[in-house]
Amino acid sequence: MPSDEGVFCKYCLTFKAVPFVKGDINLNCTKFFALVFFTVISVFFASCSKDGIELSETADSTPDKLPPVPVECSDPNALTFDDDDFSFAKVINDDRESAEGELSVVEVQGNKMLKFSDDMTVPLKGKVQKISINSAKILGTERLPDVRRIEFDLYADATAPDYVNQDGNSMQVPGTINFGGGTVVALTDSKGKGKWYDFAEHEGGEYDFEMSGAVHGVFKFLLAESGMCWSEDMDDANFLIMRWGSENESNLYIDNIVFYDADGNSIPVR
Ligand SMILES: [Ca+2]
Repeated sequence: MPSDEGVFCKYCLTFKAVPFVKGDINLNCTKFFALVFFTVISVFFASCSKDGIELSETADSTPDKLPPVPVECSDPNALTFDDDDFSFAKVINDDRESAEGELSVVEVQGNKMLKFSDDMTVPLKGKVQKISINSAKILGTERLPDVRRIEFDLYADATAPDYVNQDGNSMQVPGTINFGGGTVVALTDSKGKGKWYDFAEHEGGEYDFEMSGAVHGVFKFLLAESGMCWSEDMDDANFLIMRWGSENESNLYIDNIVFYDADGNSIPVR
């Protein structure tokens, strides 16, 4: 019924002074609120959908884990293998467990490094890869007594999919990387032979990629004061880098060898 009086609308809770039928006013308000309701719902779902896309995009755009990048050493006295020279390095086979193989300089992601290609003829269990580095050839004998620390980067790769991870999956990854080393020093024993000095051991690993990132080695002459270091009259001042406990068939790589003196300064190579 038409009304020229105001009508209170129970939907919008306002007093309508328009001369419409009560029901029309309520109907109009109902439509209005229905429109508002659907608009809100649409915006809500559009927002959810957008968020969903964004989440999806975020998930898709999350970069996959990338293979480790070899370390570029900025020290001007670092031995970086850029000149392909590895005449100062050799493989040591002094017992049945010593790994057999060959040395060469290879490029890994554009970075040259020394590679020990293990020929895999020695059984994995108990095998030790040994590389000897002749420091006298690198530094000259006159700088040998100055050496108090040797640093380098070591890498390993895998040549077989024989590493079994914690989920039981076979992976072509090197797994655990254990290494250490030692050297004969100037101090001699009662027979006049140079004593053996062990450097600290290091551990790293790679469980996602075929080749590891750098595992940094630091070999220190902690007993230099007592003569447990090199002297000028040593022309065979070699130090040994050894890797053991390999969990998969694997090669070894060495790069960025730097010698430091007692003040922490790097020593120039010849
Ligand atoms: Ca290099």
